[in-house]
Amino acid sequence: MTKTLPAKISSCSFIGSFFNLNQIPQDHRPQVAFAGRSNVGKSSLLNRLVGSKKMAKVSTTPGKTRSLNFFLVNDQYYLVDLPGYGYAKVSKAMRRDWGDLIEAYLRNSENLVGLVLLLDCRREPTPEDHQLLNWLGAAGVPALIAITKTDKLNHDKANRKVLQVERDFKVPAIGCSSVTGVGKKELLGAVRNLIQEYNKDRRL
Ligand SMILES: Nc1nc2c(ncn2[C@@H]2O[C@H](COP(=O)(O)OP(=O)(O)OP(=O)(O)O)[C@@H](O)[C@H]2O)c(=O)[nH]1
Ligand SMILES: [Mg+2]
Repeated sequence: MTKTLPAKISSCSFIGSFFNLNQIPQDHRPQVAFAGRSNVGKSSLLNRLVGSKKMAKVSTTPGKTRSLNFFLVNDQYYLVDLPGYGYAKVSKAMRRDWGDLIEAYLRNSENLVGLVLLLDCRREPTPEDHQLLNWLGAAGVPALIAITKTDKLNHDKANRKVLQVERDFKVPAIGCSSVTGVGKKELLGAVRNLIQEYNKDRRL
């Protein structure tokens, strides 16, 4: 019998901020990661999803999240806030460290069941965004796209952007705003589906 996950988040706790892969939780709960360029809104969206403004650290300065941040939801699965990529204003060495950490995580995390790639509704996807999606496709890791900051566009423009991204990447996309909460329910439902599919395969 497949265990059904509740739709609502009833509890969320911050487990830790890890700079090294061998420090991350080793239990077998599934993990869904949030990735995207620096400042795209990963930490804000995560806070909106779990209903706490202060769970993940947010800043107006890009480059706020520099480690793998684990949040345990309903004692059942982890949401993982990843460092942003493509931030030009940090040293090459730092950028390499963050990139290496993200890559090591994606390559080695056995419990990663899917990834939410965030794209800013007002920007074009970068080569790194393309690269990440291609890599996930090749590795067989399911992906979703969250189009962020849709409160900055009118409704029609935001919808067009979602459709355009879905067409270009052939991946389901959801328009979101961490300011208004638009897209929260849909994204949570999609995250839940990723986990349920994974649990079904493991016959949990
Ligand atoms: N208007 C608007 N601003 C947003 C939204 N989401 C995030 N922001 C703002 O964008 C900035 C960056 O947000 P973060 O959530 O820290 O972005 P991040 O992707 O985690 O950034 P790094 O940790 O540096 O990779 C902050 O100033 C947020 O307040 C949104 O939905 N709407
Ligand atoms: Mg962040």
